[in-house]
Formats: sequence, C-alpha cells, structure tokens
Amino acid sequence: MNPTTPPEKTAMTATIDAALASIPRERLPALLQRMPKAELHIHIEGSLEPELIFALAQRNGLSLPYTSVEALRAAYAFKDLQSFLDIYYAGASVLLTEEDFFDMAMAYFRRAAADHVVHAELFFDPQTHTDRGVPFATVIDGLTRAVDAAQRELGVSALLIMCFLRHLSEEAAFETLEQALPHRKKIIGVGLDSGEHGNPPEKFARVFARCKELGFRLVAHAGEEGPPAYIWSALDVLHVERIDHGVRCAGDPALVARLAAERMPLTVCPLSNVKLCVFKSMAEHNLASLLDAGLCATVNSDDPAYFGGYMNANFTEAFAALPQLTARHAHRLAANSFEASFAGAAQKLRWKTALDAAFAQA
Ligand code: ES4
Ligand code: ZN
Repeated sequence: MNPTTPPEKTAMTATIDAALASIPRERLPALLQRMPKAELHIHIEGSLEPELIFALAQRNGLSLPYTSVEALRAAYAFKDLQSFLDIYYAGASVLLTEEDFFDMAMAYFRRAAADHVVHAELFFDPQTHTDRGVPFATVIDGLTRAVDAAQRELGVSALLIMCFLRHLSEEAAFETLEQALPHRKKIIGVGLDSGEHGNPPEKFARVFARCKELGFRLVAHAGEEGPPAYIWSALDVLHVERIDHGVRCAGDPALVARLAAERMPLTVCPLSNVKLCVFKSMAEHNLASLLDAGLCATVNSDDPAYFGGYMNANFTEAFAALPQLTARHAHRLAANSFEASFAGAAQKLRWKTALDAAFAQA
C-alpha cells in the first residue's frame, strides 16, 4: 500500500487522490496555508513573544535581565533542549495573573487562526507557575477563559493538556495532579515534558496510571533527544495515545513497524528540531521518511515564539527543504492531525470533509 494514501478507500478519496496527483509543487505554499489543520503540540508558554514578555513584565512591575526586545530575541540561539528550557522557564516567569494567561493564549489563538488552525490542543506547565507561588486556579482560569473566547470569537476549538515536568519528582507530579482535580473537567489530558535525558517515562508510571484511572487522555514527549527506548516505555509503561516528537524512532525498525501498525500519532515539530539541533538542517529532517513509512505523523509548532514560526512556517519551511514532500503529503499531514486529535468522531468527520473540499478545489 502507498502509505500516503488513507486506509479507507471511498468515492470521495478517489476524487481527492485524482486532485492530489495533479497539484504542482509551486501551488503548495498557498495550499499549506489555506488547508484546515489541527495543532496538537504547542506549549502555550512557548508562544510568549518577546514583545509580550516585556509588556507583561512592565504590567507586573518586574525587571528583566535584558535591556530590550531585540536583546532578548538575540539570546534565542540554542545548542540543545536544556539551553532552550533555561530561557523558556525564565520567560514564563512574567506570568502572574489570570489576565496574563488569558492574553498569552489569545495571542496564540489569533496566530493559529491566521494559519487556518481550526483546532488546537494546548500544553501548559502548571509547575512552572505554582512553584513561583501562582495558584493553579489562576493558570487554568485564564487559559479556560481564552479557550472559550477562541471558540466564540475566532471559531477555533481548543482543549487543554496539563504537562508534568519530568526533571521534577514523581511526588511533585502527584501534588500537581491533586491540585488539578477540582478543575478536571477543563483538562482533556496529561503529558510529560522538559528535559528528557535521565528522566525516562518509567519515573512517572504510577502518576500516569492514576491519570488513566481518572479518565485523562495520555501523551508524552519521547524520542526528541532521548533514545528509542523512551518511546517503547512511553507506549508500554505509560500507555500513551500519542508520542510527542518521536522522531528518534527512526533508529529502531521494529519500533517504526509497531508505530505504523498501531497508527500511533507522532506530533512532529520541524522548526523546533532544527533550532534544538536534533537535525543539523531542515533538509536532513526525517518528516518525509516517517510519512512514507506509514506513520501517523503531524506537523506542529512546539514553542513558536522561540523557534522561528507558527504552524504555517513549520509546514512551508519543511516542504521547501524537503523536495520529496508533495500535495499528497500535505493532505495526509492535515488528515493525520484531525485523526490524532482528542476531538469527537462527528467533529473529526466535519474537519476531514472541509479538508477534502479545500484540496478538491485546488
Ligand atoms: C519543550 Cl521543545 C520541548 N521539549 C520538551 N519540553 C518542552 N517544554 C517546552 N518545550
Ligand atoms: Zn514539546
């Protein structure tokens, strides 16, 4: 089977197949921008632009160790994940009030809507805030208010995923889960982020088991910098439903075969991977080979304020650098994003129909 062809063959997919085959590469940038898509891997604290960091610092009477927006942006040269995380946690320290979280998320939703993101699943890191004395309720109330406003004002649907910081302890993760329980209806799932090295999924086996019992959907970062073994244990120990990043699966053919057989989604973040030196350049990114191996890969922005672009930049830069990527791959990536989302089946079908219509008109 051609792995870029959807598994179910219907009259509509035959029409789409014909349309896809005739779309030339030069029409791809416009199509990538215009196609409806879901974003499944965005750390909302990573959408905080330097301008907003400065504005929030001023509003909250905080001083920053940078003299200007330009000086802060100039510090965004990363050699690996940890060198980024140090700056990312410092940037998030300007967030104090419910309004701050609302304003940050609304700025992201406006950018996402401009890129025709119709659905977004936002990661947030409660421990980054509660450890500074910001109440859990302040964080979740600001974000939830933005989720409601995004639907109402922009037509963007959104869900919230609470991440545990893997460099902190299991006990700290359990405490965070306890704080989340009064708000559980506002949180679709839990994830695992921060520095991967030395913090394997096994460290959070019991927390994830409890989260599953409580009805949370489960995802985890694995195989970004960490080895394929971390992807195996995210699957077999944490029982996640999506792997965030996962690009390092490519070093393990048995793992790739399993991910393909299970249609286990990978939320790939091309610009992030290049900025954090997971790949030396976009031309060396393995997105095209992951798709051609039949994996349910998606494209996402991760921390767009830090990595040089939002959804459309991730799509257009990956497609520009990888000549193997065609209209068929573009359609598949958007279809995968809906398939891999935590939205309901009826909603997924409506998005898929809108996606097919966008390509049928192309
Ligand atoms: C992250 Cl790029 C990345 N990896 C792991 N954890 C993160 N938190 C925010 N961005
Ligand atoms: Zn991430």
